[in-house]
Amino acid sequence: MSRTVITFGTFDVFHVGHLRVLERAAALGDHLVVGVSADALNLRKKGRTPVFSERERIEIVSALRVVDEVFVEESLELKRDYVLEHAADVLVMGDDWAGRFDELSDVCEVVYLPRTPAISTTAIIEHIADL
Ligand code: C2G
Repeated sequence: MSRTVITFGTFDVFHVGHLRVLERAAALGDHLVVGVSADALNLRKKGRTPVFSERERIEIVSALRVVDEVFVEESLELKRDYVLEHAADVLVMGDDWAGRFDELSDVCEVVYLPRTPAISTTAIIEHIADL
């Protein structure tokens, strides 16, 4: 039987840490669905809009070989609905979110993958700003 994996993220200023988590998520199943966070969600939760717009971030993530389906994540609180809507068997998140979605383990397997060390969108933005 085919196994659907779902994951979420902003994927702003797309980097190799993003690529690796998506590759490792894809390897856990047959079909990878990615929720890309809305600009409005970022503004609400992080107090700033991403460098790349929602449309651009979706375009980049959709073009990846390991990604089968992309949708807009409108709210962090809708994880359960997204998991059920996409009939996901596994929810994958980086371990910066460890423990945060354990309550969904009644509807899917919940897996936290180790983050790629020493790379982040914030570090890239700061590096460029310092040039
Ligand atoms: N990531 C990683 N290694 C890094 C940086 C990021 O493995 N060095 C992973 C994160 O753990 C996450 C994914 O890449 O699983 C996307 O990261 P972000 O774009 O920072 O996503 P975030 O804003 O944390 O997601 O429901 C979650 C929201 O969509 C927010």
